[in-house]
Amino acid sequence: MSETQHRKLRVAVIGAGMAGILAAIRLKQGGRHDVVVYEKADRIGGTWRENTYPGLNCDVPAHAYTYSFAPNPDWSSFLAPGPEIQRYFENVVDNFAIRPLIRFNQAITSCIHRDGRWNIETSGGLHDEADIVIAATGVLHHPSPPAITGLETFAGDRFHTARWDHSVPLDGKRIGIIGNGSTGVQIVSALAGRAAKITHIQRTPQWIMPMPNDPYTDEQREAFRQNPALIDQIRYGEQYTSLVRRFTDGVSDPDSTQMAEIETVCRNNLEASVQDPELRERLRPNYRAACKRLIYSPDYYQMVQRPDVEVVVGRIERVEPEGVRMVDGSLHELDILVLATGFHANRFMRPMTIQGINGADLETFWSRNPTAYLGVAMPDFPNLFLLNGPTGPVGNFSLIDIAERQWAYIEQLIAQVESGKCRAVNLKTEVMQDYDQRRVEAAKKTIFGSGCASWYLDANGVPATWPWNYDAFATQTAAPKLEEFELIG
Ligand code: NA7
Repeated sequence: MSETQHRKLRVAVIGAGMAGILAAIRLKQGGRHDVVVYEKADRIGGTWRENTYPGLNCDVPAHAYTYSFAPNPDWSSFLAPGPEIQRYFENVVDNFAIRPLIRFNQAITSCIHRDGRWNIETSGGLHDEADIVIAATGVLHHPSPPAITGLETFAGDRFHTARWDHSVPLDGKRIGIIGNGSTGVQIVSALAGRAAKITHIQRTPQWIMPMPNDPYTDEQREAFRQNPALIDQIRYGEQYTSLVRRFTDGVSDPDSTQMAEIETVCRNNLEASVQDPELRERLRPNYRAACKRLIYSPDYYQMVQRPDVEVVVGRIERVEPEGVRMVDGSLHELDILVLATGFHANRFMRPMTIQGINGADLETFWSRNPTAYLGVAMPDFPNLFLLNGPTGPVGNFSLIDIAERQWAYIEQLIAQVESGKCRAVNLKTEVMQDYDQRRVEAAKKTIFGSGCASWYLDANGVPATWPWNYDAFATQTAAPKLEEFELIG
């Protein structure tokens, strides 16, 4: 559609992280000029702004964790470090000139649908009215501190990984890390050798997928610059795409050969990497690989075999001024206590009052569990779309790719409104219900539902994620089925 054909719509994007930046750029490229992005913080970047812990990197290959329209020949290594990803997003925002669209320090407090438009209030006292709202608020942004007795009595420094206190010196300190998700594992690898001692406290051992992380040489980067097809080979080539396919085929069918393959690689990694049989058994999980989000690490098993790293597996009794007391009575004395205990993964854009039509209220709609059709749309919230919303694919592959697919789907719905065919598109309730029913049934059968606790599970213990494979997601988001939406005139 040409620019002049557009019915002029005001679009409000919530969040200037990876997905919000994507939406803003695409809206601008589509000739839409009435676009505003509300950002709660004073900088863009989302998770890459919030997380600054030592060792932070993305466990998806850098060239795949890149917008399709903004390839980056300069990535320093196969897996990009967090600060470099933050710089990438800053550069993209400037290169595509969307910074002027962003209102910083404006958390949205409410979005209420009134007289055909979304009435928006911000913490900074702004009021806005938009035809379309894009909630690009991210998934893991509310830190989850652990409920451990005595946490506040700890005499040393203590912080959650997403609130890293960079004023605290680390070298030569006794550092305890509670939690061994991707975050805890990356921190142990980064601090081993710097700290006097690392104590890695884990309630549940994790499977580790080996993942080499070689730096790119100057020659390789120059080659990427000269020949972007080399970047495409990494991003779209058979090696990576078949890996993603095999992984999602495996996740959706725990009895598949693909899943057996993943398990074999993880088991061999443990057997071959950890020499001491007692430590090896301590590190051995008692559930299936990929049940929790798989940890990718080039060197975690090597690091925990250092004499200055101790792995403590068990339950914590309490935190005392000196350190962490385990249920077995042992006390691990520490100078610094790092809480790598993850996030409330079910919050999404909450806390935010969102009220649609027909009395719909988001808190009520999500009271059983957060859901959105294809992670994108919800009934009775017309013209409100989510990027990386609940039930979308999360896993060990690129969320940028997922968001781009979702955006292409959303843009086709926006086009319906712009064309003048209707004022709003509203997902039909029965479509949502049917999707949810099928999704929940399928989710219970995925590897995520095979008997472990993780942030993938909802309050009912059902995996909250996309339960089918990658191709199913690509196919279903390729084009909206208009009959699934009520076109409100
Ligand atoms: P995760 O993957 O949610 O990991 C949290 C870790 O914290 C996990 O090992 C938990 O053990 C542990 N935890 C949580 N509460 C406690 C208490 N009370 N006592 C002991 N241990 C506890 O968070 P991450 O930040 O590592 O990763 C989040 C995602 O960010 C990651 O998956 C990537 O997508 C990026 P548990 O396994 O529950 O026994």
